[in-house]
Amino acid sequence: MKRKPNLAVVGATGLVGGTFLKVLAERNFPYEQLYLMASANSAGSKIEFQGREYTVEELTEHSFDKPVDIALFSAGGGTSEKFSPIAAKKGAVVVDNSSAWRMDANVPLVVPEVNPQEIAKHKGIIANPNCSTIQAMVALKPLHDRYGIKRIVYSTYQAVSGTGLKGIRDLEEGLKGNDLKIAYPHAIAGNCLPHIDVFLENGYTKEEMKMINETHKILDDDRIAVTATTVRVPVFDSHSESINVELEKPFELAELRALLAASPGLVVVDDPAKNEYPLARDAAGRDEVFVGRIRRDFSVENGVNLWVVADNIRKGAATNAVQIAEKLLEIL
Ligand code: 3JN
Repeated sequence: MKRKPNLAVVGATGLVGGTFLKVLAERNFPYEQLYLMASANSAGSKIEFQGREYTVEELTEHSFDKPVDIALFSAGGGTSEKFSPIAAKKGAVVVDNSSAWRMDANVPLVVPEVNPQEIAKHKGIIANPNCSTIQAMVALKPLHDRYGIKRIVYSTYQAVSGTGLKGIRDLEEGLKGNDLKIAYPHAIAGNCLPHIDVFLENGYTKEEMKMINETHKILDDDRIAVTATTVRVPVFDSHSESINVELEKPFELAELRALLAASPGLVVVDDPAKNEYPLARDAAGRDEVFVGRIRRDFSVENGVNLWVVADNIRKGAATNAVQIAEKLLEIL
């Protein structure tokens, strides 16, 4: 794009919305006009950004009557379902962080390190995957390209920030002995809850099915067998994942490790002799995905285990969306 784009951040007062702004500033994302939008509840609040004070405006059917080139949405599925098509019709390209459009065949589902070629196929809406899926894809794509992935078993250990400010409050208060249970049906302090998002008829949670379905779409391969158990743990920031993978082809562990170390967006932290492996607190505030505990699964042919950690609000949401927007600038 020759001129600087006009940007809108929808859901600007939320946890991810605020991180959109932080990441845009850090990466010196160019813009001419910036519009901050939110629901009627938060409209009118002031946000200071890059030396200017912005008043958050209410998101309405007319919000996109003014020229907006790129709209970063993190305002929930219902809001996105209603307003993304309006924004797109008026000429904006929406990068949406909710699950509303992810499995729509007309909507690219993008992790820039993995399938950037999909961005150019957009029809006005691009979906940001679920946070747990994003970090897994950054680690698994190089393995799928080189060895072919036959089966994946995901087990996640997800931070309370994934539930937003309520989740953070539940853990903060719970650690003081006051179990609020405003975000979860049980106390989160001292517990691991095998329950993220709602339960479905097949016995899985929606979060688990998001991981399964989005993996197929992003790797563009429905033949991969995938199962998942997603767990909320008493950690503030960063999701951790145990990923067990069965590959099609045999591999040398040293070669596989070197392949991961050379992959974009991925950092290998794997020195058990020094007690070094990826940790949630180390990943917090970072944009990379960290992988360690890389070891052979001796129980199957061509099996490997990985421990994958990333900041769920940054790479799992805001950073990934801004990286998509950066690629959009190249083609707009
Ligand atoms: O719980 C987490 O760690 C991630 C939560 C993601 C989430 C929460 C509420 C609604 C999503 C998502 O991104 O899939 C949604 C949704 O848009 O469905």
